[in-house]
Amino acid sequence: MTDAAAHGKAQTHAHPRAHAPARASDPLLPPGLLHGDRRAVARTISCIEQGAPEAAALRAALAPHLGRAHVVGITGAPGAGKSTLVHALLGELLARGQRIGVVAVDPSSPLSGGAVLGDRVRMGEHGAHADVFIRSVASRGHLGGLSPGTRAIVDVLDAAGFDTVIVETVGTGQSEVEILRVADTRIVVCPPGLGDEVQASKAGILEIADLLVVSKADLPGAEATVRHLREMLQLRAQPAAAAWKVPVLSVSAGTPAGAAAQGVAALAETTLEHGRHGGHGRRLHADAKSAAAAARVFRLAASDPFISITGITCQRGGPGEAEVRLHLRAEHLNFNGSCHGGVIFALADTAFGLASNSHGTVAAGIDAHITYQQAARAGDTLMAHAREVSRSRKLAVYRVDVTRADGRAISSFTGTVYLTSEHHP
Ligand SMILES: Nc1nc2c(ncn2[C@@H]2O[C@H](COP(=O)(O)OP(=O)(O)O)[C@@H](O)[C@H]2O)c(=O)[nH]1
Ligand SMILES: [Mg+2]
Repeated sequence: MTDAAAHGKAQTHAHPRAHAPARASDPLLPPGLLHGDRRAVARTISCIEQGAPEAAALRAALAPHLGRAHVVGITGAPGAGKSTLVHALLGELLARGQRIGVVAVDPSSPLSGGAVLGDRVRMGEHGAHADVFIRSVASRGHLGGLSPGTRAIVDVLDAAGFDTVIVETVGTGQSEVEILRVADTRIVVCPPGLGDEVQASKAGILEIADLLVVSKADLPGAEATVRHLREMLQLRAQPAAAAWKVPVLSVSAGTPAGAAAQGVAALAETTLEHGRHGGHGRRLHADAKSAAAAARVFRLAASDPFISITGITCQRGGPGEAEVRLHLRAEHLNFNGSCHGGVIFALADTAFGLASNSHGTVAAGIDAHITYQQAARAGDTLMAHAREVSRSRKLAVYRVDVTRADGRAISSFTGTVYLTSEHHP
């Protein structure tokens, strides 16, 4: 870290940005980027998003300038109140003199643009503030709620010297664990109301929350939701020595009817406190861990005799995640001319096995269920994507979606493993 960067970090909490710290320039990056020049930032992001030829070089050049910003992930179901909360947080952080970058990941088609505009409007007057930079990205159907480019955009904003970078992402369930790799502090937003049980257990959302926020605290049922989440947290197996106790905060970010906001300052304080506690750049460690898991998945796939005889190929791996693919040929068909269910099972089970063994210890399958939605035929390419739904000390649950290359659902699979303490060689 340069002196300038270290200086900048100290400023975040003491004298927030009397002057943006003068940071060294880097000949590999566009001029002005490290100083937060808006046009340089916008151009760099576009270049990376569009996969321009120089994108990979740019991403690599960003690496030495990362880890200064405090990256805050805000996740929750659509309509949970995330954008409204981001707007309220912007007000609090601006009042502390911070420069803030916002990345809003929207699941809608990049063509519709409607929801993206809606987010800008909802973030209201702060969106136009000179110290705020908002970028909306479409998630392009990527189920994790985070598009592959999200991390790169966060990196650009981090390198550009924003004090806080907020990532708003729709919680679509299963692979929310991805937010680990993007954010230092993860806030999960739960609105009050029915289905708390479902919400809380879904996708191990409690496992990934550093802060739980019950939004719309002005609505009936908010207190019950707070109580419920606290109970859930108590039931959860937490390492006894866990230094950070996940707080449950209730926040009303201002009602459509114009009632005053409540709990926003406390949320901002707790968020900053977690940033000091966990350390900025925590996401970068998670990223290194993730690269190690990816390498492990590929190594395991390469050493699996069954995978090599079936023609299954490994496409992707990560912590608790794996994707495999198979091109269907005549020998995969049954007497009716469609793909044999056993082949689909084998493909899903392969992804399940790789994902569950991605953490470095041996996981043994103890249960699996499969449903078939649609027949597949010779010539189709099937992909199986396994993601960790939940993991405790001894058991982990995975969901595998089998789809055709065009995205059509073929089958879904759920499997449970017993986690041994034995390490992979
Ligand atoms: N009553 C109440 N409504 C809220 C509050 N925060 C957000 N909303 C409303 O909830 C709806 C969804 O909010 P939005 O921020 O767009 O949710 P997002 O989809 O999670 O980003 C909007 O109609 C908001 O006006 C709140 O604190 N109280
Ligand atoms: Mg939103």
